[in-house]
Amino acid sequence: MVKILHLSDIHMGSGFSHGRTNPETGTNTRLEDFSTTLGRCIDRALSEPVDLVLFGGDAFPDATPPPYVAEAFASQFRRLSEANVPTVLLVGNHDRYSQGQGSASLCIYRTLGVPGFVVGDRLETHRIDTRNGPVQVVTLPWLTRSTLLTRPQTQGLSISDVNQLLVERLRVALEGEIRQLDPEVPTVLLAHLMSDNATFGAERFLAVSRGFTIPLSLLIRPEFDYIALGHVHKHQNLNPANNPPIIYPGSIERVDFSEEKEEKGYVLVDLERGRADWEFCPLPVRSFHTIAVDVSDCDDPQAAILKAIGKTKIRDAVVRLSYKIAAEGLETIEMAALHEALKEAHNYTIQPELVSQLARPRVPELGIGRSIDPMEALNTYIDNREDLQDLQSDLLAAAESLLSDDGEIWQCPVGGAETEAVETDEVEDRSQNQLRLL
Ligand SMILES: [Mn+2]
Repeated sequence: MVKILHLSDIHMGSGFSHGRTNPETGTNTRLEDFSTTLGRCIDRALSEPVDLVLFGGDAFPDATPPPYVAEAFASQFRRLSEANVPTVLLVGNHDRYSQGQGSASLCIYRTLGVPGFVVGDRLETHRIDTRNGPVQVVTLPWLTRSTLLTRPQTQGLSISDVNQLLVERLRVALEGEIRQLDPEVPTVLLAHLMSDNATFGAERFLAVSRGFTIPLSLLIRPEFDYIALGHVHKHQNLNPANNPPIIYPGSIERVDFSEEKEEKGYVLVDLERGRADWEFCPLPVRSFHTIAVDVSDCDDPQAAILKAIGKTKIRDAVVRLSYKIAAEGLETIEMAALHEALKEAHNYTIQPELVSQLARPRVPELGIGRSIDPMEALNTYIDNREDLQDLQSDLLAAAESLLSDDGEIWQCPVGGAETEAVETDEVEDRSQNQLRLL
């Protein structure tokens, strides 16, 4: 029996905005988190000990990580080489250049001839002799259309036609590998791909318009005893019948808030010909918490926000506080108190969101069924807003000049504009909101 540790989607060097600079080391704390977590995987590989480590791809956010990030990755994997644990590094989509083949960030291990290391940057079968006997590992890196098809072959075809053509090419190529396998030796397919029925995050189907998807039927073959996947960050087994198991271990650390509720870990496999027993091993990674509250109807928005923070385990977590608030509630919020309440978090962001003025009850004179010109509507609106009386003439003049300027189209601010408005002058903010209604 061969013991395997299967991990994937390390993405070392990503998510720095969720960390801070460690004053003692000068490094971003999220890089330290990722290093520590990768270290735990390697610790387990060595303490078991396993006979083989399979990495399912996506080592870094891109193919050219800064040297100190590449070094953090290498210093952990080096421990496997030193302990004579054979290791296969598969090339994921993040490890490739956008053009061409190969991966500078992972192929360097082959170039340097790191003992026991195999880089999977093409469809290929590797026979690996482990302490407990031989294993065949078929590597299938991330495919793009240029890997298997030439431009003239895809000209004029729709995306789904191209996908189908690519799947057919892959079927033939995979068949070629399968026919060369030794039927007596335990076999693993190590692939970085999106399967047609993988789920993602909140159980949404990812199959539609996410590039190439590979049908599960292509992978479920009696020649494979275990299918080790990478790419999807949520751990899952795509074949509950386990004949063979088709496993995404998921990412080892939370890369962003979309993984807030996912458990992170790696997979241990006991492999023999015709049988694979596997176990998901959770990792103690840093928590992410979203605190989302709607205080737009609260008498005391500040107290409601503080209460929501109090209910969350924020110590050492990455926290994002997001609250919906009415314009008149804004001045009641003491930002210093929010910062104080959040200071135990490892890192936090505060995102106030002004609730739309449109959601308010309509001014009766502007009710449904009446058609009036914009200036009249503005006038009526201002008449109903005591706090705007002083600005009436200015607002009307501004509106007049906007309306008369045919050459320009009034555009609503997009994106974080409402967040920014919180810090701008109150009067100006309100006038902008009113004009936006036109
Ligand atoms: Mn990927």
